[in-house]
Amino acid sequence: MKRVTVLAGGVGGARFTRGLLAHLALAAPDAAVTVIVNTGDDMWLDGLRICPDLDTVMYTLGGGINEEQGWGRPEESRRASAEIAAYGRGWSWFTLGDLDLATHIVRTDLLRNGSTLSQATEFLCRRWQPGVRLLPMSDQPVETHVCLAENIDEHAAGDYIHFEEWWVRYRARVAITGFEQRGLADAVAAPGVLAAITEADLVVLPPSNPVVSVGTILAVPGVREALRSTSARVVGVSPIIGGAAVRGMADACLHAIGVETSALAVGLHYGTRAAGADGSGGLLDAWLIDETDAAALPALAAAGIRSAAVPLWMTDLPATTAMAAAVLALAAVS
Ligand code: FO1
Repeated sequence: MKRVTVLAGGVGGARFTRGLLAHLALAAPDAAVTVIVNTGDDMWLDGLRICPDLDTVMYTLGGGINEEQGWGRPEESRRASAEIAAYGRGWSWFTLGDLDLATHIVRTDLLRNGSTLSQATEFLCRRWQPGVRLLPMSDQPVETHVCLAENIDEHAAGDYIHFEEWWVRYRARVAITGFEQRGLADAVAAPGVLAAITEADLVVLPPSNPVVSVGTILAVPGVREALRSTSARVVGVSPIIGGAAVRGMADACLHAIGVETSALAVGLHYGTRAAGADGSGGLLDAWLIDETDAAALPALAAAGIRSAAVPLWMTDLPATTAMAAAVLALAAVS
């Protein structure tokens, strides 16, 4: 198990990868991990380029994350954002802490001076040393927007708002009719992304949001084809436990694309790579679900997806380390 590649969003993907690194340190010390991160949550705010998922992974693996929140820095203050709000600018409901702002300022400085997002990310990681190669899915901007199904505040049904406004300001509780990934048509996979998939021994779809995080990465041209063609085992981890989204509001996203909120439905949504299956162009060799969803094992097997049911609550590092061990075990036998 030399090369492992993870396709991650924010909190769920970061926490899983922390357990993966802990497991590999004992089970495969010479393994190298690449994390391909969703950039669809990125935005321009206060003149700065904000990359929520890249920062969450970088901070989590680099030891700088606010553990309770799962994003941003610990021991934060909000003096600068309060001043921005005093000018009536910015998003009052989206906290840019003083320490976190430094990351956005340095990244924006690098971008304005000609760095690509990949180069800027590599620069920031020199400080944080996440222990993985951290790659944005693309160096071209891709921003997820949602189409509102109802009027809310200054927005009308049919309007598109940035995913982060729907997610943070409205907690995904406002009905939407769907998603739009702006910039996707002009986006290409960032340097190293496709090779990190085709040359891997194992590719993991961690318990990140299957629609707006993993789904956005899968939408980057060439990524699905790379997953279909890689000689690596492709193993996914269910973000749904017992019919409820573990974190965030993944159920609202799944509902918007007509997928039931269950470990089985998400596994079938990703689909099987097994040749001869319904030709769905699926991605999974194997799918890890929680013990409470063990009743789904026969249906997953019938769909050509080898599965196992283990504890998936990412309560602490031992729990995520055990999850990573279960992924590697499933990869070895599937
Ligand atoms: N999430 C929140 O719920 N409230 C916030 O005010 C907030 C600010 C924020 C600032 C920087 C950043 O990198 C992430 C931030 N997040 C916040 C988390 C963010 O919404 C999520 O990390 C992802 O975008 C969804 O997975």
